[in-house]
This record gives sequence, structure tokens and C-alpha cells, in this order.
Amino acid sequence: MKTTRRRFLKAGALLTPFTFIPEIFGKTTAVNKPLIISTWNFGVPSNAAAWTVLSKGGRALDAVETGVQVPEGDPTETSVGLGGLPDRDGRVTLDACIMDEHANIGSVACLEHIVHPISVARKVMEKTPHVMLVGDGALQFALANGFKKENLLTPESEKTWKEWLKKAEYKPVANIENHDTIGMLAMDKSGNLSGACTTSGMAFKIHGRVGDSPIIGAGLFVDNEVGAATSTGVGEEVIRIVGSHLVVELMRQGNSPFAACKKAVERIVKNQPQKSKEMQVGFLAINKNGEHGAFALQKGFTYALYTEEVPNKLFEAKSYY
Ligand code: SD4
Repeated sequence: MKTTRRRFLKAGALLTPFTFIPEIFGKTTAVNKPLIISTWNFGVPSNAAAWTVLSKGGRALDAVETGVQVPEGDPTETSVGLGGLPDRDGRVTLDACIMDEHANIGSVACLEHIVHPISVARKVMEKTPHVMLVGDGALQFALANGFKKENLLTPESEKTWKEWLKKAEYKPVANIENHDTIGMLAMDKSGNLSGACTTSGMAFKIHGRVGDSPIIGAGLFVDNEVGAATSTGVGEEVIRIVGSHLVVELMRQGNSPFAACKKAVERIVKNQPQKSKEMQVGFLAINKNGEHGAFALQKGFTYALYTEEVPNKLFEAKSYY
């Protein structure tokens, strides 16, 4: 273990933002608990918020909820929560889910007018006998539970939508300008795992379209005995392979987080040999030993890691193409 740790520290000292993450990280590195990992550049401020919970000995569940609220509440992030790009009808519809160490789950899909869908998802988990609420029902539930109705369409997002309307070409584009879903996984001081995932989904989607992000097993999965995984990118392809569950099951079979993410991406390529060249999907995973890994279809998938030894750095995942 000592050797592994020294290797990690040595490698860690060389890391700078956008450092290419070596395969070794997913295979042999044991990081100190607690640990937070999350997708894309906005993972950095999100991890920082989540760390305030974990560093005080808080639950991983509270950490991930707190963490993903950061981009949800940021009007300049056009892919999550407030300021998210709308569907083709100009409506901002949000998807989110949350899962804890006891396999408790909660999810909302196609939810409008609520800045923090992740917190509504948590309420679904804790206050109802159900796991998923959608559309008007999810909004009604949120309002009944004290959430405030707000306009989530910022003037900037409205402008972008009106520009889009001129041609109204629908091409799901992921991984451009790093605007995408936040998926966050955490391990707390007790070694318990939780995860959260929240997004406004594909910009200019058909009204009612739901991606992978609120679907437990697709956009997020946690098994407290094995590990946790989350995804980002073209949700349709992640749903097709039930991606995050697949990654966790591959880890259960003995794969490292890195190898599990890679195999899940390869499954997408096998399903869509041509289409996979044009789209992005990325997976992020941690296991019970505190090892982590990531892999994507295309270059450019960044993620942020926060541990006691690596206090919040951005890395770029390896990719298939
Ligand atoms: C989705 N995986 O809704 C999400 C992310 C996304 O652009 O929309 N990315 O498919």
C-alpha cells in the first residue's frame, strides 16, 4: 500500500489542470477517504462545496446533494438547473436523481420551474413510497414540499434558443463548450457511497424527452458493497446499455473503475459503430477501495477529483477515439 501511495503522490505532484489521467489511476491507486469525483469543469466548484460536508464528517449523500446544487443554481451554466438551455418549445425541463448507500433512490424527470431538482429527487426518495416523479406531478410535489416556482429561462438562454429557432436543426450535441450533465460520486469518512446526477438534458430536445440522467442504473448507480458510477453525454446511448449499472456490475466482476468505464464505452461502440464516432458519452466510477476511473468516447471529457491528497484537480479522461 505504501508503494502505491508514493506512486500516487509522485504522479499527483505532476498533475495540472487537464492533465491526461494515466490508466494506473484506475487500477492501483488507493486514495485516502473521503473522496469526491464529478463530471466536467464545473465539477471543481461543485466538489469544493461537497467537500465542506465531507470534511466535517458529513454523509456522502449530503455531500453530493450540496455539490450538484452549485451548477444547478448558476445561471451561467447552460446545461444544468437555472439557465439551462430549453427544449424546442422554449421550456426548461430538468432531470435529476440521487442514490445512497442503502439503495434508497429518488428521481424527477421533465421537471420545470424548480432551481434544485436534485433536492426534489431527494424528497421523492425520503417522503414518498415511490422512486420517480415526472412533469406536472413532479412540479406539484415540489410546490407542496415548499420549493419555489421560478422562471429558469435566463435572457441568455432565451437568446440562444431564438437563434436556434431560425434553423431549428435538431442535432444532439454533447461535449461542445463543456456544457453537460453533472454527475457526482462521493465516499464519506465511514466509507459509505452516494451519488447525484442533474441536468437540463439535450438542448432543444422534443418537449418531454428524458435522458439517462434521472434514470437509476443509466445515469447513476451506487452499490455500497462495490462502487458507484455516473455518466454524461448522449443519454439515449447510455440508457441503451443501462450504463452506470453496467459499470458497477463490471467492477463487481473484478474490473477496476477505469476498466469498467472502458468496457461500457466499448459496448456503446459495438451498438453504434458509426454513430459513436460523432457523439460523446463519458463514464466516471469509484470503488470501495477509493480507486477511481473514467473513460469516454471522445477526447475532452474532463472530471474533477477531490481527496485529502488531491485537493480538487481537473483531469481529462482517456477516450476510445
Ligand atoms: C442527457 N446525459 O440528457 C444527459 C446529458 C446531456 O448534453 O444532455 N448532454 O442525455
